[in-house]
Amino acid sequence: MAAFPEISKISYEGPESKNPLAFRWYNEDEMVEGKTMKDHFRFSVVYWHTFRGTGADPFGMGTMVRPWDDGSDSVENAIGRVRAAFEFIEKLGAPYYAFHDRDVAPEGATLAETNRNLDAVAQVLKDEQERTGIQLLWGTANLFSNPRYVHGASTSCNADAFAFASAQVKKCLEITKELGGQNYVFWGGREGYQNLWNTDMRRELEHMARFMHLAVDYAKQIGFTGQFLIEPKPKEPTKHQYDSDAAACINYLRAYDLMDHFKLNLETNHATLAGHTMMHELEYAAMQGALGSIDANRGDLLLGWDTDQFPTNHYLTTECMLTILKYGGLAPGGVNFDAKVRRESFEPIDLFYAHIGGMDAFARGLKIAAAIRADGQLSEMLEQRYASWDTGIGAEIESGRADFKSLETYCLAKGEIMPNQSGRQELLEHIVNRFI
Ligand code: XLS
Ligand code: NI
Ligand code: NI
Repeated sequence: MAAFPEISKISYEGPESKNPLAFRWYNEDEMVEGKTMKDHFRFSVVYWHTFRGTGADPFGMGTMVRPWDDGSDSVENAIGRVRAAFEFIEKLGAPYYAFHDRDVAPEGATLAETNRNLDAVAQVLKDEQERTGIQLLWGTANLFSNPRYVHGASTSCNADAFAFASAQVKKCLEITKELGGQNYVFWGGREGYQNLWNTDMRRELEHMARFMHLAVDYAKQIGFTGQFLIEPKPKEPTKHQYDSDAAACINYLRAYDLMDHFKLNLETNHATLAGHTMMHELEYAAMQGALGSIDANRGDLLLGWDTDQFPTNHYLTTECMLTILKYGGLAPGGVNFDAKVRRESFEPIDLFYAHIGGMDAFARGLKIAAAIRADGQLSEMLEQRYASWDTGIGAEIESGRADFKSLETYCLAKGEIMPNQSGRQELLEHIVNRFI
């Protein structure tokens, strides 16, 4: 039985269309800067919000109407959900999906039973992938929901929790490999602290690094060649998460000799929680060669939580796409909608509206970014701003030919210097608006 019987394949109808079940901007075969839109974005649907989200919040129970889901924890129900998920992703036309191990299959009474459940569901995921051509963007292990991880997983004070998390990631890596996953994500879950009085930070961080090295070693052993990613987030559920932002993650990776094996999966709402813009996080990671993938969503500045809303703001998507184009794209990463419909949007059809809106917002952002790049005025002004570094004393400093003595000699001869140009912020903002 179809889960979305009234919906047929979503198609591109162009900007004039008023059909809410059609794309107005996302046209998968359209070429932009020599690449199809499909290849630019590599859009991905998340299993956890879209197929496991109930709409529960701290004040009330779930609200989502999901006729294909009987609400039970059985393997049969999990398999039915896989069919509904692939029907949805196929009708939407997204080429990828992403999951946590526990989203797709229920935990059993023992680790062995849990692993058997996962194997059973993974077989159906594989069949559906083959039937539809939809691929796995990334897999990850849920190391935060079960009470065994109350103090964290690899950073737990309890060594058994580390051991259990290792067994879980081992299995999840095997499944991700089996399903051809192109990346594997570590999001910190409960890796952080609620207070420092009971926390040995040095030990916890060393344990987390040990854990990541073990994952890298095991991937090598089994021949998993996907890209490892860390997803920064500053808080929630702990008050301080160790992977707090792109800069903290990159420092961590360098300090523990992991930089060769990891890139970052950057999420918009996590950037906001860290007090940064998404563009800042993208630029910081990319300039260090660590831009891996993005979790596309947005937060609500008035709420201040990880509200994981779908992205709709064209300024945001333009900023993302400008940076992504500048650094040559995301592959093997993608644009993964780590976003959920609001509790009040409880009908199945809202899942379509949400994703179509997000894909269109990114498609529009791509076209705007490409137009800004083709026009060239912004990049020309940026280049101009740094022109003093291209010749003369600037070039000497950049090339390492200058030292403090030669610079003093230069200044003694030159006399007082002047601020050489305006920052032009208002003009630049105004130029961007010409395209949006
Ligand atoms: C939670 C994270 C999570 C990761 C995957 O805030 O965004 O959903 O993307 O574990
Ligand atoms: Ni995320
Ligand atoms: Ni999040």
